[in-house]
Amino acid sequence: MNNPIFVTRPYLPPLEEFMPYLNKIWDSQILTNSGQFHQQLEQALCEYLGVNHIALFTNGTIALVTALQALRITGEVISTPYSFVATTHALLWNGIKPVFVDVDPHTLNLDPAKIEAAITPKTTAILPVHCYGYPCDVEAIQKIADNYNLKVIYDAAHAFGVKINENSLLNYGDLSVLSFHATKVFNTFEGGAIVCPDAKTKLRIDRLKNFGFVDEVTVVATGINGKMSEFNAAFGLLQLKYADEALSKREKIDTLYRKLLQDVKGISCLGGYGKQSSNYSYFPIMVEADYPLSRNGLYDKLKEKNVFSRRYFYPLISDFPMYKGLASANRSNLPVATDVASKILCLPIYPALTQDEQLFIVDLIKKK
Ligand code: T4K
Repeated sequence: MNNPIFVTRPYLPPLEEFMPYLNKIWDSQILTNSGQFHQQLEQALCEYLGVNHIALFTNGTIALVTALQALRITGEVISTPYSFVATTHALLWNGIKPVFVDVDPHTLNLDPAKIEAAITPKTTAILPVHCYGYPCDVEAIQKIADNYNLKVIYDAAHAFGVKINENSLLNYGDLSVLSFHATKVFNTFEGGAIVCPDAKTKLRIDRLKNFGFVDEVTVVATGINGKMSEFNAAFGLLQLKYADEALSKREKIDTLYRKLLQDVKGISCLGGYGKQSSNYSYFPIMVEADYPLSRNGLYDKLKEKNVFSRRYFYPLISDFPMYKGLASANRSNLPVATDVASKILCLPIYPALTQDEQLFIVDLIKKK
């Protein structure tokens, strides 16, 4: 293979199909601040995802920061060390202390059995992540939240379109936050959103993402500029037309990887939950001790052949300098996450990945 194979590639609809949207932007001269495409995309996403309200954002990180503000979260928040660093950064941006709890060895999501022991009088919320789009144990987490009067904000950056029991995964918890970054299954170049259940919360979120303005002369909160532009929203509308097609291409790739890798000693595939609870956004494998190479060895071997897999998520967030001093960041508190972070490798998966490219990747993994 001559061309590099990246861990992901964005799904780009034909360029000429974007031109009519751009013409409309040029005609209206409204480039941002809740224009026509912004409103249309919010509506279209509510319908596509099966949720009540969506507030679009400039990216997932600002959406996370704002979600915490919308629910006035303070004190301590329980979260996972096994995620992209933005999850925990959103807490620090709000002056909140993160409390890391270990993950479940199968889903790699926050382990509900370990949450209660981390709750203190200062705990106000739980911030779990649906890692790789695989659902958290939402029922168990909600039970704990109800017992201790805690809010639940899901970092659902990976979970676009995922359902459980025919219901959108995004309807669980108090709020869910999506990322529409270029590397995600559904992208708006940069972008993100907060999913919320009621109009009152949506209004508060809309104000917070617009500096806290209520009207031309009234500011009620220390809001930020988190608004998605018309360009991004228009691209989202176009991309949404191809969302199902992109998903089914990903599903085929996922199925083939599982088939080809099932007998490879020392390699285990995660997930495999099927259409009901996966969007095939990532293809994580574990490189176990009985594989001839270490995880990093396999990562390097693939890289030498121009296959750019990624170690999502290594290092653990709790190992980064701004977090490692926390008592909960101690590796002895996080044995599962520590182990998994040393074994994980995400293989390339995206709609345009060809069967030949997949065979090439698997062949490299199999070859001694
Ligand atoms: N919470 C979670 C759980 C998250 O995973 C993320 C983001 C967030 C919150 C925050 O959401 P945002 O604020 O980003 O909306 C990427 C993304 O930047 C990040 O969005 C994502 N998670 C994270 C898991 O991955 P990198 O540093 O790995 O991206 P990069 O630039 O190395 O891209 C990976 C590969 O994708 C490249 O090798 C080639 C390909 N690619 C990338 C871009 C940007 C393209 O083909 N085209 C592109 O435009 O962080």
